[in-house]
Amino acid sequence: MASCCNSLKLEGMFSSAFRSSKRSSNAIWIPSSSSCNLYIHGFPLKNNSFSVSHSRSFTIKASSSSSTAIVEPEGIKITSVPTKPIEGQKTGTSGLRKKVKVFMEENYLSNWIQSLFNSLPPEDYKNGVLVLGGDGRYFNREASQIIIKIAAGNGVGKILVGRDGIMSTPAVSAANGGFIMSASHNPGGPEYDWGIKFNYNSGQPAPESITDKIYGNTLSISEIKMAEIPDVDLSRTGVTKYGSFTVEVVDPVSDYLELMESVFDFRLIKSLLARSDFRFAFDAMHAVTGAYAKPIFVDKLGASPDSISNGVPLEDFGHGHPDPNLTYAKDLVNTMYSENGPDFGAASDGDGDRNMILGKKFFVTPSDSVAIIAANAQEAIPYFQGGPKGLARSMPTSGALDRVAEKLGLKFFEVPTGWKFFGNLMDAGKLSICGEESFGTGSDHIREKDGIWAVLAWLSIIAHRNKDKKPGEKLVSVSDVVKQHWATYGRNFFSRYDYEECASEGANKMIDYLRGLASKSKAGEKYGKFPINPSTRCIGNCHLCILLLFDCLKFLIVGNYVLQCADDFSYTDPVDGSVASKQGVRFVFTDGSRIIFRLSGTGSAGATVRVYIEQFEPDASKQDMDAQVALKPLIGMLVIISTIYSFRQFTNKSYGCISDLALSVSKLKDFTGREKPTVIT
Ligand code: VG1
Ligand code: CO
Repeated sequence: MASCCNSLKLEGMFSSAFRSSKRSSNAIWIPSSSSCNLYIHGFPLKNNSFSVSHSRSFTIKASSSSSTAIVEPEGIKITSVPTKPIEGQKTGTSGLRKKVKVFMEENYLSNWIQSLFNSLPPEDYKNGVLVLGGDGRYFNREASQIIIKIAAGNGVGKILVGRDGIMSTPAVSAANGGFIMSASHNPGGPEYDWGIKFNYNSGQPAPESITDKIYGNTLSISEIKMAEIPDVDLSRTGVTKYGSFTVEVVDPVSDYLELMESVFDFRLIKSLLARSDFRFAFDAMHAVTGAYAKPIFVDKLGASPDSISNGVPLEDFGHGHPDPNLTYAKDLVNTMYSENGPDFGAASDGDGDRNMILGKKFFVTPSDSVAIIAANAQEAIPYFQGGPKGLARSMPTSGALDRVAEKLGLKFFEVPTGWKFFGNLMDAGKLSICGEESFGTGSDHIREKDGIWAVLAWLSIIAHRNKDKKPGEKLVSVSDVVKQHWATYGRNFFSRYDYEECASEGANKMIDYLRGLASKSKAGEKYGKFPINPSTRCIGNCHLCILLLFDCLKFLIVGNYVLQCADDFSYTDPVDGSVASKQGVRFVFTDGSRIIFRLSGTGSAGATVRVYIEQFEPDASKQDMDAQVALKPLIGMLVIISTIYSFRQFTNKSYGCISDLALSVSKLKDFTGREKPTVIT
């Protein structure tokens, strides 16, 4: 890894707005000179019924003996708080996520934050600048104060905090990294999730080499270094100094907005939004982009104020699940599919790094979205006027992007799931545009996926295609753009099935089983017949199997697929040589079809099994089909692959024919009450 020096230091994007303040005595508050209340004035981090007293749960407590003041450098007292290791603080795909109640347990958050400082070279943070953002969810206010005190206790020179603790993941990444208090697309509130992400080196999510170290340190931690400073008022912008330590509360939007203006042609987008024959809708899902939507889309680009829905960030996301997909952004989907609905719709997730793009009665899959942005970037987005350097996608994301890379003669990379794998390629100048099937799209303007960026990219493409259209002339729509793309490149039908909150043990066993199956498979093997092997023994106990068995009945007719390869995906980073293995079991067929199984690394309880299904269709006359219909044969086959071992588990009998299997299914359905995946995208 490249040297980490300066990685937490203030550089780049934010430097214009942040003044270096003069040294002053303890706890002096200096209002910011910029008009920071302009954008999210009155943003309510609600003090509602489920708020808890700051003093009750969130002060650091000594696990065994009482605290000792050890040093008093430059005016602040640092206390060493004894603590004990806590199990299970392992970072997942993107940050540490648990139920909020777990994070609220004694020293849970503090242990992890201290372990993080214990994992970094001191020169990376001593007297440096750290950014602290968050999505406004429940517990962020208390967590901000804990993080600030531990950062000060470890010698960080300055913390920049978004007002009210609000700053999106892309905005924190743009500021070269720091902490983001968010469980992203997971729901929030007292009964739900909390999480923390740490972005390092040039703003990218901390690599596994660091998160593994943090985890190691959580298992041996014995003290937390805590500055004895009062809680900082985060509700107004300005600077507060405690000895040599500074907290600056900043407007979370202005510098991010400036960055967006440098990437896109705002005049072009403005001209589209000004048209009476184009209607725009954005659903902020009561999450962090609520703070960004009005200043960017309404104030800057001229969209109508009522085009923004759920535009106020709330601690529990208004009882919603801030995951922009067809299931959880249902209101927007209904609006877009209604008669006389808007022409363009978009939504973003809890921390603002995901996006969903919709046209009138039309859903753009994220895998298509990144391919279409890449294909149109050079002509529609000034940032890419020299052409993108290279393209990349996560392994389960469909191959639509591969075809664009091939046609444009661009370098192409396939990386494991998780944005952290793109950063090195970007830093090395090999990658400009990338995406994940999980509603993540972005570019090397920052080191995170970026929800607002994706919306602006799509608006730019639509605006560019229509820039010469006179009033009254039919506009090129979102669906026109997508269908033209399919006609040129072919269509990769894609769907993902999520089975949330399965029992972990069974899910792990199922993946182990599939891994074994993949390793035994041989190229040229034919799939497509029901391959019941009566000697197969059940080894698992996973709800997925039950669900798949049920689904199996619906898809008995399977296609004829010839296996090209099957493996458990492993990735060697071409820049630093690091290896990430066991990243998902894939079955790839000779026609380009794929079935992939992996376990989610972002859940807070149990296991979520993700199944990805893809099939390529070059024939334009067949590209209009519904993805669920087009993928039926493959879905049937994945059911079969998954059930080879699993149907025995409840009966311990062999089944030689499908009717026997059917008999067992109804019992299984009775047992779980679940018939379908929790989410299909
Ligand atoms: C999921 C997605 C992955 C994404 C990650 C973080 O991970 O599949 O593509 O990078 O969430 O997104 P998993 O391990 O649950 O499949 V976010 O918006 O929650 O930071
Ligand atoms: Co997110």
